[in-house]
Parts: sequence; structure tokens; C-alpha cells
Amino acid sequence: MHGGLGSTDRIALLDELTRKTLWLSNWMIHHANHIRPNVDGVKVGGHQASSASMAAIMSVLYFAILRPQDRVAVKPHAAPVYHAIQYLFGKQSLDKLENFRGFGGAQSYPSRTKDSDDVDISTGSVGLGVAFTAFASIMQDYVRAKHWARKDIPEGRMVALVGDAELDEGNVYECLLEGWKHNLRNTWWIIDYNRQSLDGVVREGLYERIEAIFRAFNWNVVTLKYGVLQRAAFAEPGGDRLKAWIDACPNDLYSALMFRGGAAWRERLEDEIGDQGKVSALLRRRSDAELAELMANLGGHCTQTLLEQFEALTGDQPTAIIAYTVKGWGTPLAGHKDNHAGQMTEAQIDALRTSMKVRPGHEWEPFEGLSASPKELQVFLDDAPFNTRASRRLTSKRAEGIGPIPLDAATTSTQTAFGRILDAIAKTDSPLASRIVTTSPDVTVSTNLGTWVNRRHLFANRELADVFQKERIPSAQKWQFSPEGQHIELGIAEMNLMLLLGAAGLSHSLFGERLIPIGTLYDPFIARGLDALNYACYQNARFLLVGTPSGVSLAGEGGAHQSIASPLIGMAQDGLAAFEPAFADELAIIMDWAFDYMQRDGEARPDLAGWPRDIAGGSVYLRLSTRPIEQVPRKADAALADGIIRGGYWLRPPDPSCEVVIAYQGVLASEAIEAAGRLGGDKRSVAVLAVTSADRLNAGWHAAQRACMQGDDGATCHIEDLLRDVPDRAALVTAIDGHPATLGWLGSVFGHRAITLGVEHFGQTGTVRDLYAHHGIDAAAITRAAQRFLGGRK
Ligand SMILES: Cc1ncc(C[n+]2csc(CCOP(=O)(O)OP(=O)(O)O)c2C)c(N)n1
Ligand SMILES: [Mg+2]
Repeated sequence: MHGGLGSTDRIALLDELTRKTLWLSNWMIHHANHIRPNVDGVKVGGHQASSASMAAIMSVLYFAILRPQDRVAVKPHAAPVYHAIQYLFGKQSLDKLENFRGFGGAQSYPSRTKDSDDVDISTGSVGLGVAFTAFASIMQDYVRAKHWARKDIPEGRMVALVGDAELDEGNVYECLLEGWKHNLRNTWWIIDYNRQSLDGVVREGLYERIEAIFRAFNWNVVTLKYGVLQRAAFAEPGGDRLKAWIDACPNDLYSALMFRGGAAWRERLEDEIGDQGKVSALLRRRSDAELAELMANLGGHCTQTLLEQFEALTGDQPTAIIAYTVKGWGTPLAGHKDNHAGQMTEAQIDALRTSMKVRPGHEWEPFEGLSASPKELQVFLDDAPFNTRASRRLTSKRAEGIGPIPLDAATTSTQTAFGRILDAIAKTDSPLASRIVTTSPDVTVSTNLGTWVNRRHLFANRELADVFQKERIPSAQKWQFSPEGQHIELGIAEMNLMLLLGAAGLSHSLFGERLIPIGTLYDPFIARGLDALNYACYQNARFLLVGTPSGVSLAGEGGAHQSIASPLIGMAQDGLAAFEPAFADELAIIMDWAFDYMQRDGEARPDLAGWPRDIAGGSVYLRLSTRPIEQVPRKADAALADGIIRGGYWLRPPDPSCEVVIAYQGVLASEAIEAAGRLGGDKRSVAVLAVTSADRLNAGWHAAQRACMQGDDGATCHIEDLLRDVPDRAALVTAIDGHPATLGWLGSVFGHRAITLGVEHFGQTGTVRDLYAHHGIDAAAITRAAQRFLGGRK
């Protein structure tokens, strides 16, 4: 720790390091755009002005305030500052900085998975990193409330470094509501209030709205408006008038004058408040350069102000820190309304280099041009409180599974089976049961999590009784809250669900304790949380997402509740293995596998045949249905289980006389089986392929193709193995209660002709029978399609 240093020394060193991060971040972007050869003519990009805006805030935080247990989401376009700080800490290589935005180089936006310099929370889609910190904090409380939680890690603060325009994103406010319900603590949002977004300057009066919103949710609001230079000037004679002028100055004018510099400030201030007396004297005591420095000395750029204010925040109340800044601070881009993607010219970067006392050819040297001695700076960096733990990436031991749960029902739906499987797990005292945390956006009961919640209760920081139960009102649901509870009940916002799953799904790495998060929602509303789902996967969070009910099989609910595209989302979403089982035994096997898959973390090589994800692991999405169907009486052996996990198996295998294969995914099993019966009777001319995961079949196929192209001629995959014995002249009929493209590609594997049935248009209310007939996915439609190929017909 910085024990031996006086506060002046600390401030001086932090000032120096801020200059260095400002320089390195700007140079990194300049180097990538103007010095590294541009081979393809596409702009490299990078945000010099947005980085400059945060250089002081981030330097003070990382070099003096943060502790290893704190977790930070850095606004995406300040990534260069982040990388520069890690470089000074010795955690980022020069090579990666030189290759900023290049292949294998430091990433444009901080990335947990692609960067090697200890990024806590990825960012990129603005607003998500901000909200993520709130859910990370809730999950920290959740983990720490459990009897099994490790006790050796102090409670951390979840910190978001927020661009002011990020506050336009709705998910920020959705999470404020949820945070308030869950007694949010230990969360800092530091708002880089430069009053500029991408396209221009923000509206006047925004500050008051922001402040009022935070206060409404019980947040502490700290405003850092004036730096020490300004505060000293305000204390001089005439200073009150200067302060009043600054307070009244519109954002766009302040920015414009900032860009124009000292002489322009003087002219304007003399014009508007120059009184030939005290104020004029105050201005005259300063050179143009000093006047520009004074006007740029806003709270968010003043080391002393930042340090004092951060150190004063000792409680756990969530806190919004509104730090006034200048976009492009300390550079010639300062204040210009078009500076978001603007970059310094060669001449401007030269001028900045000179002012930083950096010699040409020494641009990357960590301490070049600083007045403190390298030794002193190095000791200061080494002693930063942030660096007291060797690795901030934590690990946790695995929660062993308990095997597939056997269910015996002649007829059931996958959603009912899901509830029963969880209930059976809840009855055990297995490590798996203790690490599962369920969550749902106000559809807990209607997605069949009710019995799990009755056994495992709801999570809250403090005990809360179920009033309905106390008042002896009969209800199947016991709604009891306690710190040991294992269900987190959310409001309806699906973005919050996905953000929570993201945070819970990184608990092993962030908090050193493995969780098995399971989130349920109505399948169509995945679209509502899609960006946050993508974000959770991008961060490599691990969770089980259950979309139920799904498709037009949810007949009575009509078109607004019937999902069509979700199977394609499941296929296209990286990091998410999608399954749509038809039968309860399949679901039991998939869930058992999923609990293991979610905890894998092997090194996946992209050149491997098969599916590299099987080594690396990932999250899992289950598309389920409330429609009961007749179950297949069988005992699943190892071969069947293997097929279910790989994505498909023969329900009725083809023989040499096979003319048609009916391939279905999910609940249309009933229609496929019925159609096969109508068509073939006992004969083997019609085969039935059960697809449990078009996603995994497809991914395996692509992986095998890649391997073949890389020279592994023997590479094969599960769908090839399955379709190999289908005669060339046979055709496929595919069927799904969802978009037909999900299975449409099966014909390309060996060039079989195919008719692909599915749902392409919005549904409506009706009976299942009505809707299946309307969309042409019932047994009759499948039969008609198959008949086109039977008896040698084309
Ligand atoms: C969801 C999303 N929409 C748009 C963008 C493109 N974008 C990146 S930064 C930005 C403006 C950010 O302004 P602000 O948060 O005020 O940051 P500043 O650059 O001023 O520091 C925009 C529109 C994005 N990254 N994410
Ligand atoms: Mg801004």
C-alpha cells in the first residue's frame, strides 16, 4: 500500500501517471491508425477524445483506490486507457499495445475472453456493462449469504465507468428498479459527464434529471464539478462571478470554448463578466494557457478532488458519482462536437508528444518524460492496493451431477418434466442442489419452477415471511424469503434476467464460488433480452436458459406469445448449446449433461473435428413446451443418451428400402410418429429421425467440414453418421414448430431432396390441431409431403 507517501506526493505521482495513461492511450490509437501499415483500406478506429475524458478518473481509481476484490466495467471506448493502465502495472504486453485493434492484439473494447490483461467485465454494447455491475453486486450478496461461501475474500465494490450518453439505454433504468427491490449495495457508477455523445452535445438540464432519478432509487449522488484550481479561483475576489458564469454556461458553449482555447475563453469571459475590476484582475493574473487549464479543471480531471471524494465513500450505499469532464481533455480534440471518432493529425500528436516530453522513438516507454524517478514510480505502481493479490481471476471446484432423473409418465410435456426434474434435485442434499440458483422474470410459477421454489425458497438479504401462508390462505406456493433461499425473483424485464444470468454465470470467476444458474422465461421473450443474452455469452458466463412454452403449440395464447425464430437464435448464438427435446427422458439426459457442460473449461482448438465447444463448455438453452405428448416406452441406454446429446438419433432407422426420412425437432414428435405410422405401417420405407439439437448437429457438421478442409480427410460428424445409411434416392421431410430453416440444411449434408415444414408467419389463437393444420405442420401435412416421394415419385 502507499503507506509511506504524503498526500502531496501521492497527488503528484498520480498526476504524472494520468499524463502517462493519457499519452499512451492516444498514442496506441495513433499507432494503430497511422503507423501500423493499413493493408486493407478499412479504418482501424479508436476513440482518443473519449479516452482522454476518463484518463484521470481511471488513473486515480486503479493506481490508488481499487482493491483486488473490486470488479470494474469500463465504458467500451475507454479501452485504450484500460490497456495503458494494465501496461503500467506490467499486466499488458507492449506487443499487444502495438497491435491494438489488430489480430491477437489488445481489444477495441475491454473483453474478458479476448484480452489477456485481467478485464473483469466485458463491454461494447453501451449500457450493459453498467447494469451488469448491479447484478454482480446482487450475486455477490447471494453467494456471501450462503453457509458454504468462502470467507477469505473481502466484499468487493462493483464499479461501472459510465459514458453519460450510456444513460440513454433503457436497461440502465430497468436495473435500477430491480436493484432497489434487492437492497442493492456496494455499487459505484462513475459517470463521465462530458456532456457529449457520439453525434454531439447533450441537452441542457440533463444533470438535474439524472440526479433526481438516482435519488429516487435511494442512491447516494456525489457531484464532482469543480477541480481544486477552480475552487481556489472561486475564493479569489470576483471568483463568485466566475463560478456563476460557469454554472450558467450551456454545455455546447463550454465545449466550443474548450476547443478554441485560452484566448477565446478570455475574450468571452471579458465580454460577459469582465468588469474592469475584480473579475478582470482575476483573468489577467492568468496567461491564456493558465486560463485554459483553469477552465478545463473540472472535478473529473482533478486528481486531488477525485482522490478525496473516492476515499470519502466508505459505506455500502449504491453511489452515482457524476464527474464533470471534457471530452478530449488535454488534447487538441478537447470539446469539439465531432471529436467522438476524431483523431489527432500527425502535427497534433507531435505537439502532444512534445508537451509530454516524450522523445520520438521512446513513445512506449512507461516512464519517459515524467519528472518523478522511475524507481519511485515503479514502487508506487507495485504498491497500488489493486495489486495485492496475484490473480484476480478466481476458480471454484465443480458441483458434481447426480445423473439423469428418471420420470415415469405415459404422457407428459417437457415443461412439466422440467419442473419434476428440478423438484427431484431439490429433494437431494447434493452439491448440485446447493449450487443451483433459479431466477425468472415474473413467470416462476407459469414455467414450472414453483415446486423448486417451495423447497428451496426465495433469496433475500433478510428473512421475510409469506403473509398469505401466515393468514392461512390456501395456496400451492410458499413464498418465503431468506438469505439461504435459492430463487431470485425478478420483475418482468427480460434484459434483467439475462444480465443476472450473466453475473451469476461468472460467479466462480468473480467470487470464487460456482453457481449453476437456471433462468426461465416464455420462449418468445428471449428476443426481449437478446442483446444481454449475447453479452452474457460473450463474457463466457455459464447458465441454463429455459424458454417455455414455445411455438404455435402454445395455441390459446395467440400470435404475440408464439415463438417462431427462437430455434434459429439458439443455433446462431455463440456460447449457447440449444436443445429442443420431445420426451421427458431426453430432457433428463440433456439436463444432466448441461450441468456438466456448464462447468467445463478446457482449451478448445479450432482445428479439432467434432465440436471444440465440448471441451471448452458453455451455456445451454432448452426450448420446451406445455403440450403433453405420449412418451416412448424405453430405457435409455448409453448409445441413445449419446445420440440425444450429440443432437439426434433414429427413432425408426432407415433400411435399404427407405424412401423417406421424417426428421423432426421437439414437440412435433407426435405428428412425425403419427405420419410415419400412416405412411409405412410396419414397413421400413419411412424412417424417423429424432433431432434433439439442430444446433449441435449443425455445429458438428461445420466443424467436420473445417477439419476436412484442413487436411483431415477422415473427419466426420454425427449427422453424417446418421444419414450415411439413407439411400441417395430417398428424400427428407423435416418438421418443427418453429422456423423451417432450423432443419432445412439437413438435405445438404448428402444432397438428399427435402421438403421443410415449419412456421414462417405469425400465429394466432386456436386449438393445437387448428394451428398445426393452418401452418402445415400436422401429421396430415407431413404425410402429404412424404407421399410426394414415395413409390419413386419426385
Ligand atoms: C448499444 C450501442 N449502441 C451504439 C453504440 C455506438 N456508440 C459507442 S460510444 C457511443 C456514444 C457514447 O457517448 P458517451 O457514453 O457519452 O461516451 P463519451 O464518448 O462521450 O465518453 C455510441 C453511440 C454502442 N457501442 N452500443
Ligand atoms: Mg459523453
